[in-house]
Amino acid sequence: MTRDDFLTFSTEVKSALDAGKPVVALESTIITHGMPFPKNVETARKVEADIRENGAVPATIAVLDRRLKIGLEPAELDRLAQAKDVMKVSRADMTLALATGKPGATTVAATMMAAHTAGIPVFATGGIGGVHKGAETTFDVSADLEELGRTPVAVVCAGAKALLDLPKTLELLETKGVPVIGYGTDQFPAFWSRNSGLAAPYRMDSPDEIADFLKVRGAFSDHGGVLVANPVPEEAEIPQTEISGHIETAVRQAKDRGVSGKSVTPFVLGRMFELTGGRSLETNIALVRSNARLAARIAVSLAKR
Ligand code: PSU
Ligand code: MN
Repeated sequence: MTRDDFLTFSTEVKSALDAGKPVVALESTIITHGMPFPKNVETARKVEADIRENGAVPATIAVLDRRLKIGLEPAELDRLAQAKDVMKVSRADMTLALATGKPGATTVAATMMAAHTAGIPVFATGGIGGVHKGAETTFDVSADLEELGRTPVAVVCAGAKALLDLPKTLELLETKGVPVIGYGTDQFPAFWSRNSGLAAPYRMDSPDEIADFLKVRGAFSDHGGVLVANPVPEEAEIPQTEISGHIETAVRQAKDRGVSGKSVTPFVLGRMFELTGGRSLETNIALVRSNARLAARIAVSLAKR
């Protein structure tokens, strides 16, 4: 068996890659574990359309029918969004999903692996995983950070999810050698909020500037990933002062109920939806779409270089 026995490209993605056209990878955990049905599938379709409108081809990634799918056909996307018992697939889970045939939604880490295997250098998501609050006792650090340290893919996000310990997350990104670029900002964005109060290590102001940077990075395949942090559009943001109380409540409830491991992030996102009366979801949708548009523009610029 070789890797090729497990890879299936959608028709659209296959022809784009063959023709050297710009492609943007998308994860699927946000669809199955990050948003409720039917908003999840509506958003996934809008995000794909945003990428096409900006000149690139979307490749949503998931594990279905013992295959690592690079690009989902519309019917497959519908199926995944409604499926029960979908595995949350990170680096450690990819083999089990492929071996058993269980449907699997890929996290940032697993989507980076898949994008790299497929030859897609740019990927858009909502917010990456990172160092959880209390990690000094729980050791709960997302595999996303490890992956960013090793896999040469540029991840466009709205920062790390604000339920995390953001100072520790930035420290670990530096340790793992990941360049973190604030897009049009001097601050590291905080997912639902534009500002975290923490400095972004670098600042860049155009897709061309980022593509130039990625071109240089791409000459060294063992230098690992790059993080592009794009603040949520102003009209959709929930300022830190408004959201911090809700985050504290949601994180405390997770702890009180003994929620741990892979379930923490989905649980807290669900609680945030309730606590903000649905507003956190609208913000999440706006930021993913904004990241998809930026990722497409970066991919278009990179394809010209
Ligand atoms: N961005 C969102 N919603 C999400 C995620 C990202 O807007 O649900 C997912 C990503 O797949 C990310 C995962 O990799 O949350 C992080 O999970 P954990 O903290 O368990 O590593
Ligand atoms: Mn974790």
